[in-house]
Amino acid sequence: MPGITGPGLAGLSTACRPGGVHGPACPTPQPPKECLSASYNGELRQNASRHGWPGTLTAPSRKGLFLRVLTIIPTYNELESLPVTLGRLRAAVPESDVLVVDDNSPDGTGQLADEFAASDHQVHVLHRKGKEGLGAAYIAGFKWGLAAGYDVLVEMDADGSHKPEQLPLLLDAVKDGADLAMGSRWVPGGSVVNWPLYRQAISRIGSTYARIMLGVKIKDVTGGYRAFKRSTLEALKLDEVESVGYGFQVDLAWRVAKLGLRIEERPITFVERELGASKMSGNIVVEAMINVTKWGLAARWAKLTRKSPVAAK
Ligand SMILES: Nc1nc2c(ncn2[C@@H]2O[C@H](COP(=O)(O)OP(=O)(O)OP(=O)(O)O)[C@@H](O)[C@H]2O)c(=O)[nH]1
Ligand SMILES: [Mg+2]
Repeated sequence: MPGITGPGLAGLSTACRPGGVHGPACPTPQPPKECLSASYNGELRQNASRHGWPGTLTAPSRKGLFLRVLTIIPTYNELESLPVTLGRLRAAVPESDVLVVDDNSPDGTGQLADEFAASDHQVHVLHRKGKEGLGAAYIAGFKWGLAAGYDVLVEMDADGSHKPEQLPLLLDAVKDGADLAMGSRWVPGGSVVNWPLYRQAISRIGSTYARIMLGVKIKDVTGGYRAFKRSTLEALKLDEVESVGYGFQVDLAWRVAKLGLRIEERPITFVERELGASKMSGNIVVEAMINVTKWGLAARWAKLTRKSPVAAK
């Protein structure tokens, strides 16, 4: 697989370069000096240490957890948020490894992530050449995690919207047999904090529209806090997934549903980001709506033509 480095991934070097990664089996990842950010800000590290970074992995191991878990965090300009999220995640679920997938963030998030990787062998970084959207970043992260042999692969935003402390809910659902566990704002017990009404409306309407068009039962189909069993991702045709934003999340969930796999929703508290800027745009919402409409109509058409005795001849 191009663009991946690190011992444990056969035939690949440990050189640090754009498009490279500190591999999962690397016992003490040591990025060359030139890859470390000159602008690295000690304040950020202090911020992280207030949230448990890096030496306070004192959370008790969750009973019976035997799966290798990789939490994938896509980043684009998350210099302020990433240290906080990493610190909280490592403290809350120390058994999970982390892969930061950075799209060459202009603010140096990728270099900051490298620094964290250098001091914690459970943190890895996948550098991509440029901004290609959340979907492409996750696909790259999934492929990396599958190649590295992880059993469960988690999607988590860097901006604190997905509380790391709630990750055990999703992991427990997978341990209990779910092929895909989804954090849900719109099931009983789920909630949103500090989200303006218009964002709630977009999310609820988008989810309901997708549910009706695609015939899936998932209440929060646009949500992006998820844990996939390895076999689920292996069963998907990841290379065929093209959508970028919310459409990507819907696309993936729908593909899992079509395979007849077990999807479980768990209530989460979704918190509006406090630091950094949103990458959500009108285009992403429009893309999602157009795609969902296309997929829904195509699925209905396929069903109709399959059932038609004329078409069957
Ligand atoms: N690697 C990568 N990460 C991205 C890209 N776009 C967004 N992200 C990351 O994906 C996560 C979600 O993006 P957000 O900007 O929070 O978008 P959102 O959660 O849909 O919208 P908000 O609720 O407004 O924050 C964050 O961690 C972003 O940094 C991208 O093109 N590449
Ligand atoms: Mg967000």
